[in-house]
Amino acid sequence: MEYSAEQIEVLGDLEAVRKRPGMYIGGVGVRGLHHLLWEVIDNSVDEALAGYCDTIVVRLHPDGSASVEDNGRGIPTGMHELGKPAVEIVMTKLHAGGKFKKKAYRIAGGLHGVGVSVVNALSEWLEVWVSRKGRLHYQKYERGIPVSELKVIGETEESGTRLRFKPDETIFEAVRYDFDIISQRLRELSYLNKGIRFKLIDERDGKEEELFTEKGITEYVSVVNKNREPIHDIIHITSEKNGAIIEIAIQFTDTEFENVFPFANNIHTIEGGTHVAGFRAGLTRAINEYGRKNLRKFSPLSGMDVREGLTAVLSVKVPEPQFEGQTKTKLTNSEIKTSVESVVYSELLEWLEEHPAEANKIIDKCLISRKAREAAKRARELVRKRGELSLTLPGKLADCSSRKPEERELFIVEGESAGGSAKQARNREFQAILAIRGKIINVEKAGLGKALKNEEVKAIASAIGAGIGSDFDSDSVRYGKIIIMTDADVDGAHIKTLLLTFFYRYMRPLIEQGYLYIAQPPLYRVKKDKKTLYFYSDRELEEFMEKRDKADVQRFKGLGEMNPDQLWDTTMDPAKRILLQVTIEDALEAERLFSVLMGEDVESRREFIVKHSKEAVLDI
Ligand code: 0RA
Repeated sequence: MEYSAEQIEVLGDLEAVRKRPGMYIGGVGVRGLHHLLWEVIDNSVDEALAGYCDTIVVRLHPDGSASVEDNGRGIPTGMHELGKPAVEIVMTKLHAGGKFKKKAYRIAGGLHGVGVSVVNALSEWLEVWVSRKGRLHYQKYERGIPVSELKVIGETEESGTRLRFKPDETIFEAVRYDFDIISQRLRELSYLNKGIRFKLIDERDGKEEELFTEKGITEYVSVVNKNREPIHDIIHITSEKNGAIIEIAIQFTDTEFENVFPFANNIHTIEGGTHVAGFRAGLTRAINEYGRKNLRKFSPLSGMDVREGLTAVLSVKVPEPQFEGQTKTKLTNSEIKTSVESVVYSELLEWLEEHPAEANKIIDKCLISRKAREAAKRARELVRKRGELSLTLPGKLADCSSRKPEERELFIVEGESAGGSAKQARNREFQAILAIRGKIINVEKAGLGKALKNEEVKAIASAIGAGIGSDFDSDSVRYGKIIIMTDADVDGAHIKTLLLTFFYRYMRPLIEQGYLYIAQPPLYRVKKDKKTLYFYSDRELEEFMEKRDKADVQRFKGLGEMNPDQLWDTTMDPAKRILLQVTIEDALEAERLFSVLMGEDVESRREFIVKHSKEAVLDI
């Protein structure tokens, strides 16, 4: 068979993608696997945002494949100038997508906008059905190469696109799609793109879910504020400026925390960026302008004063998003800052002027925040009062003997029995154990006043010895590492989330400066030929067992089940253990997953936490 220049290029592209999948989809683990699906879903979301489709159905099939179906116009099937149907070009040419877009940009893309040809290249097989102009078309590919021509296989009265693909097992380490990860992403997409109906059908076990919101990001904000006390109705701003779509929902509450969730092209921009900078500037300017115009004796508020108690979702859609940063989640397009700032300034100022009663409440809240901040600062200047918390070490702390903070480690362990094992297992020279009981208070809901009355919070803060909240001083931290060690089960994961939220809210520098870690206890112990092996994930165990016929497998349910030697060997010994360093993003995401994306269903929430805690292990 002879190849045309065109075909040779396609084959070259395919080979490039299959050789370095990580360059296109970030990796070949759980994340990369789901990336394929995000890419396909993004295409349908774009069609919906263009106004041609309102329903997207995602199916997980028993054979390991996934499919995405939309009721849009259908990918064009006519002959392209290259002598092939347009749909085949879309499916096989790298970055061919753009050519067919009438609009200058694809909205959903951005981070995952690598094109569906990448999904095709990384699939054992991929099938596409296009319903268009009364006819149903079909084509199949294997590892990116067409195995049939595009054929008309029937008539239809509908229009739309359906894509089904099976990720290539020779490329991906993980090949099982996770219902909860997908449901969570669809929930997020439904908040960010109101009016699109997402259905998720798991044909492996019959589970189904529908994700749809009528009010979009406004609903997102009301979910975040579910247990807080808002001081006014949600403010909703939407505008189109210089080709960008800007949408913002804002609500102030009487809590002390700021909760701003920024998105760019449907991607959660954890690292912030120009849209966030514009938002902050516009917000501060609008409130100060309102204060200056309407209050006697008003001196301008700082951004911090303004943002206390703020809950907001900021969603921008820009033509050519540029992302930078460690996790590629920082938006850097400079023009968007000015656009967001001017929209927020003018729309918010107008809203404040139309709602004077609410406006006064918001200004009062800002003034109180400023007063509290100034009072705290004065107090700090008078005495570096960390007194009450650090004078006495808590009774349940088994401290270590080393005096060098940099080599000292604090293990925060859940439960008496695990605490007991850890105390026996540790090296008392440099490892301290603090056993906390039951669940630590949820500080997101309680606030500092109540949190400080909580015994567990007090014990943690005293042991660390560096104060709490605005008083926190990382120079005084008594340990070089603070390690959260919880059971590898649902409750353990829950406690981990609560602790992360606590540290994020009251000792953020601890995370920023890299003090905080999560211990990784093994999930399984296997005895084989008089050797003892430990496994930290289901996958590791499966891989090991595939090569062997029989072995004695023991599942660790809790830290308390291990004897001290085992605990030392697997989890605490600095020479062998695995520690995950906690980042600000981890802490933020833990909270967001918990409070927003998991929905109301407590059962599935429990299941999710179990799965998610395995994820952390898989992602190492
Ligand atoms: C380009 C042009 C047209 C539709 C699409 C792309 C399209 C792509 C995907 C991918 C998944 N679902 C999709 N739905 C539509 C239509 C051009 C026209 O009909 O004039």
